[in-house]
Amino acid sequence: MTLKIHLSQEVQTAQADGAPIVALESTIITHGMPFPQNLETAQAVEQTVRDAGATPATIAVINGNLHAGLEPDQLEQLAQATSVAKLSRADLAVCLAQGNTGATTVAATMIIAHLAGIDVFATGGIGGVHRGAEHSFDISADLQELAQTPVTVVAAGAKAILDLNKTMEVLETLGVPVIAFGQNQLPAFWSQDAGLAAPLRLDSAADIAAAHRMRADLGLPGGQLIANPIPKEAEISKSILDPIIAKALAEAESQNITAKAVTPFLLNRIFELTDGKSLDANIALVLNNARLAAEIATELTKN
Ligand code: PSU
Ligand code: MN
Repeated sequence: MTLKIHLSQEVQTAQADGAPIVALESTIITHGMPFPQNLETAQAVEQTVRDAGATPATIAVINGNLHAGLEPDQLEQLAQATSVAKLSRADLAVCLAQGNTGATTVAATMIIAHLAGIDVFATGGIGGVHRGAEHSFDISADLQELAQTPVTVVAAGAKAILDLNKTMEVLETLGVPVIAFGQNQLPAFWSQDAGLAAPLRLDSAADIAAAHRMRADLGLPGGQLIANPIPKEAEISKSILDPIIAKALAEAESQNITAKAVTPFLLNRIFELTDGKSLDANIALVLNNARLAAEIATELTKN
C-alpha cells in the first residue's frame, strides 16, 4: 500500500503551478489555544500566508488520512473537536494505522511537510528542553526533528516556559542552525529578547532561502530554525511574565503534569493568569511568522 497525502484544492493547484506553499501545524489549534480563538487564528494565519503570496497547507491526520491543506469545514471540525491526539514522530504511524484523528506537533508537521514536498513551515514556538530536564529528561522531539528533516521552520524562538540555554545547547549539539531574523539577540516567544545572543543572524528572506539551499547542496540532513521576534507592539515584558511562568510551572509540578500534557497545561495556565494577554501575543507572533515564511517560500521558488 502506498501512502497517500490528501491535498486541499488550493495546495493541489499550487503544487501543479510550482507556486510557494507554507506548511502550518495543527497542535497549536487543538492543544495550544482555546476555541474559538484557535479557529479564528488558524483562519487568519492561512489568510496571512495567502496575502503574502503563498498557499497555506495546514497539516493534520483525519480519520487515518494524512492531510496537507485542510478545506474550511475540515479546519472548523478540527478546531472544535475534543480528545484529538497530539502527534509527534513517535505517534504518527499508530494514529494512521488505527484510522484515528490527530493534530501534528512541529516534529510531525515537519515529517509530513517534507513528504508533501513543502520546504517551509510557520508556527508559534517550537518545543524544547523543559526546565528541570536534568531530572525529568523532558526534551521535545521537535529538536531531533530539526536535526533530521530538511524543512525551514519559522518560530518566535522557544517558549519562555522552557530552559532556553539548554534548548540552545541541544540544538547546537544536533547541528541545527538557529538564525535570528533581523537582530543579534535570540527572541523569547512572548518578548523580543531572551537575554541570549543568537548563534546566527540573517536579515532577509532571500538570505534564509539561500542558506536552506546550501544545506541541501552540502548534503546535510535537517532543517533550520528561524527565530523571528514578536512585533514590538505585541510583546509582553519579562517582568510581567516571569512570575506568571513560575506560578504555572509550580502548579504543573504539584499536580504531577508530565509528558505530552506539560506544554498544553502551561500554555493554558499562562493564558488564564495573564487574562488572555498571552494569547493576544501568541496570535500576533504566529501571524508575523506566517508572513516571513511566505516570503521565504516565495524566494525558494526562484532559481
Ligand atoms: N508553541 C505554541 N503552541 C503550541 C505548541 C508550541 O505556541 O501548541 C506545540 C507545538 O505543536 C510543539 C509542541 O511542537 O507544542 C511541543 O510539545 P512538547 O513540548 O510536548 O514536545
Ligand atoms: Mn515533552
